[in-house]
Amino acid sequence: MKRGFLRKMAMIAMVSLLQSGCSDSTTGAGSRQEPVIWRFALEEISGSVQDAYAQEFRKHIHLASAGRIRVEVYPYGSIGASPQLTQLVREARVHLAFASPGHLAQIIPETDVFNLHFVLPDDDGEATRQLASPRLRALLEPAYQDKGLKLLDIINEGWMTWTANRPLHTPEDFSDLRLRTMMSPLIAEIFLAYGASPVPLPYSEVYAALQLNRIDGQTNPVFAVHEMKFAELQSDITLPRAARFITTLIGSHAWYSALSDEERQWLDQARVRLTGYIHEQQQQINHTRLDELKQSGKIRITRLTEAERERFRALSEPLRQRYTELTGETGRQLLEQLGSGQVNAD
Ligand code: 6CS
Repeated sequence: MKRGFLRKMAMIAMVSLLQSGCSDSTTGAGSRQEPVIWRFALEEISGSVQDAYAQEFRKHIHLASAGRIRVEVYPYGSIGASPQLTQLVREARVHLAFASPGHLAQIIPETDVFNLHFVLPDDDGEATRQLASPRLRALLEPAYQDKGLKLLDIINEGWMTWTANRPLHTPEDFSDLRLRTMMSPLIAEIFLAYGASPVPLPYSEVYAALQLNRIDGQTNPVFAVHEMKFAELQSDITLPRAARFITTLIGSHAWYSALSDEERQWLDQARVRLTGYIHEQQQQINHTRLDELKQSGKIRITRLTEAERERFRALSEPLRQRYTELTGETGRQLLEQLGSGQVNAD
């Protein structure tokens, strides 16, 4: 209770600091003596894949700017949940943040393409390569700009898993399963098609919802199941290889427009350099944590066979049509690009 109160007070202090705009930076790094601050907010806690990205990004920008730019990283819980982070970036109170399509699709439906199942290739390296395509970013760019955001990167954080108190081999296994999903209604529709009863909730509420028996299961990558302690409350983790957890790195459009050419170049260089880095990191983090879960002996691990995956693939396919109904021509192009592999042409 006391801890919750203190956390709330810290959060209020943080938000008022952001609102005051003090130590803000929207001007070029070269024009000042004191370090310029870039605030970077995460949707995940320290030690996560997003944190690994942000720490490397921080080092890169520090080096590139010869120490003139200091990137301050705010892990999940220090500022707010995903929709609040996106809003703070839109208002340029925070300069950079991760915005996962699982939540962001509520305001940018085009990003739901990353929430669809069985769209990206099974090969992880190939999926990462497709996500790094400039043409893919260019297709999404206008939708982000309309919301006052600059799309800076698209990142693969690894395969989503399904956790519950039973293995989930078939759609029948989903029957009566109250499954927590992220907030995009399309994700809920996918799990409805699988036979589950989806319960969209913010990330911060998942552990308590499992504990209080408000939900029976949830879906997230291995690293999150481990670090958010969901594994403590579930007997089974199913590895369906149906979808990956994809996130996007966003900047405030106003902030980005005020950067110098040199600063924008540093951002581009950071993205190029981080593509390979974060791919290896996510694979390693997910692998190590799966091993740790295995060693704990407390959770059963089930990998779906190709035949089992096939049933889910068939059920998920009509949702592509639903996606294009929601997003029109841009959505159709995005889906075609990812589905057909044309993005590889870059
Ligand atoms: O499930 C969620 O809501 C969250 N999962 C991860 C792995 N990152 C951030 C996101 O908000």
